[in-house]
Amino acid sequence: MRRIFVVLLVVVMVASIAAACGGGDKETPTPEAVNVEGGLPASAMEIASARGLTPDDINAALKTFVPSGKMDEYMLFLSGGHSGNVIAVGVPSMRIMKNIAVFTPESWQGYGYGSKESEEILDAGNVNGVKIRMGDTHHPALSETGGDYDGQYLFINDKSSARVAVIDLRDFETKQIVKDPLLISQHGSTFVTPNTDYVIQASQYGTPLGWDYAPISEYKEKYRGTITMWKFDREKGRIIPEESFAIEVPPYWQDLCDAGKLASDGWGFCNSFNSELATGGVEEGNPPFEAGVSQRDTDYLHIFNWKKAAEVVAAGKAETINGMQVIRIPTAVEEGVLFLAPEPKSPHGVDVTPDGKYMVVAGKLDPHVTIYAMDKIQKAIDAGKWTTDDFGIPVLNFDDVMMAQVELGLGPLHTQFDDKGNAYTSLFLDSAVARWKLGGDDPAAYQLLDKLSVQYNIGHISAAEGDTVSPDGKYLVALNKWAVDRFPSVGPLLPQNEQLLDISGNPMQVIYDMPMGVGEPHYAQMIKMDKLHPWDVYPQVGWDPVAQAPSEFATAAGEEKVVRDGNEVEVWMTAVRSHLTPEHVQIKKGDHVTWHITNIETAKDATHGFQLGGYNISLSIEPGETTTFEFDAVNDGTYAYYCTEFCSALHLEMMGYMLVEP
Ligand code: CUK
Ligand code: CUA
Repeated sequence: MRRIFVVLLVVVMVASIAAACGGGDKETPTPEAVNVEGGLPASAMEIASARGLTPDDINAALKTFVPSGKMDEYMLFLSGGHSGNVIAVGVPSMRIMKNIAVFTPESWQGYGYGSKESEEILDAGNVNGVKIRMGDTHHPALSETGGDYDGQYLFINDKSSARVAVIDLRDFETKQIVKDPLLISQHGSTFVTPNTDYVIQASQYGTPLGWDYAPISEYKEKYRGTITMWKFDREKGRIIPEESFAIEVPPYWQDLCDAGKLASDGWGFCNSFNSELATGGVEEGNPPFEAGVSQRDTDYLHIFNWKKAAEVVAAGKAETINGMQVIRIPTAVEEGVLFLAPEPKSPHGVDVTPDGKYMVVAGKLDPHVTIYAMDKIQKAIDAGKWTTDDFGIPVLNFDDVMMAQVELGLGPLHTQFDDKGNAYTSLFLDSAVARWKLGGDDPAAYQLLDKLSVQYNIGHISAAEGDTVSPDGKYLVALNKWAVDRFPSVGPLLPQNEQLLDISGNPMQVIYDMPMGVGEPHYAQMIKMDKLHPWDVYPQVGWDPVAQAPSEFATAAGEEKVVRDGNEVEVWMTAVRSHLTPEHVQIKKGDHVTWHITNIETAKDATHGFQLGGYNISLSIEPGETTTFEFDAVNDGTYAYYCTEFCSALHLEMMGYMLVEP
């Protein structure tokens, strides 16, 4: 037995190495790296045998191990769910590269702990004066050019407080948060149009628009959803709220959207799951929400023409609500901006195929995915063939726009694509990934190919560039919730489990399990590493990373100072290995202090951190960066401030005293 196993191991390992290192790839293995002629070293066999590894395990290990100093092939941007952040992960190693602070304060990056720049970004997301310092990130979206990731920006939404953030991938930092002026919360975001002209943000739970109150008995009259098109200015790297607009939609609980591309460029699609207009209230004898929203056999796929909508807004036909331009439902209908199509029972997720010709809606409560065809939709619209819903919106005939349905299994949620004409759909209830064939215009050609079990409760999936016009295939990450039985116990709150799948061959194989010990990742996007070109250091010393321009508060060596004007104290400090200048900052209780620090280093590994205990100040000052914090000296005392990054052998000496005189 043992002998057969070992022989099998050798065969598998040799085959794997040959596949990993040969395979026609441009990389030519060095002879010493791959010397398979005489088989693998006996020590490798011993390790495999001692650890009880199966041939599949060995395959998986060989496919995912990235030796020290070697780089990963892809970067995965995972939403951090209710941790309110984004996590950058290398693929195939699944090593965490960075936790990017977005909606929640993060002390290492000095985000939301005193730095004026980050506090201003976070404060832009406040709601009517209430400071919002939590978040629930769901769908990251990389900026695109021609429907392909371009590696410049990353967008991410916050479900709970309806915000969208812009992350600049030159430094992997959040630059902007915009708050939706119409909704308190939302879900269907972020999705970019093929050239990142707009970032789509659809609502979810219907509410009165403009953060207003209305009794729930007036749900049908006063509650609404929206599809907001945030205008993005690539040059400025900012969303421009004044040039953004929204399309009013019925309170059908819009769920997820996708932008059309190529054949469907100019269009957008959102699924929904409460065409019942259920309003809950089980305590008053009404059906509970989960039953109320699931009564009808169909809900509505929202089909909207955002290019036409932008023209409607430009023609002055929008109304302004709480500062946002809104195309009301009657205008949207009259102008041919908004259409509906029936979709089976409370679906989840709509995903446009790489060629832009088809839209895949996953059934959730229905075991099928339903595929709609853009040219059928266009024909039905041109023919004016529709009925209307209660809000007067055209409802296209299901049979006129549907191309095919494929039965995949229980709980289909989200779909991605590969480079071989296949689609992949997560099956939440089956805890599996289904691979199926796209059939183009031949309904009979759509078919389920195979399924692979994952552990467990899969939500989204993310294939390599799997939602672009040119997916890569190769890898797919299953974003599983609640890692039951997968890892040593860390108490009752379970980590998530991100599983890496090799989808290049037959069958698909799970090749890595990665516990994620922060909030539940929802969606992720995976980009080829060579598309990312982040800076090593800021372009010049005295850089303002929010403006991405030289800072007016830059301080050069020798120009450090403390300036007093009445109760106002302004500190101009520099940081360089291994001192902070000045080393004494003498102030008085009651002063208002504005304190600038410039890291005057240009070396790539010379970040200095700064913490001022007792005043809740934590900063990270990357090489070249200038940052500012402000506080009221409410307490007297003697405070040591110091550098928090172990920057040199004299790092512990990189400190100073703030002396607050009573
Ligand atoms: S949702 Cu979480 S699994 Cu917000 Cu995209 Cu489907
Ligand atoms: Cu700078 Cu430690």
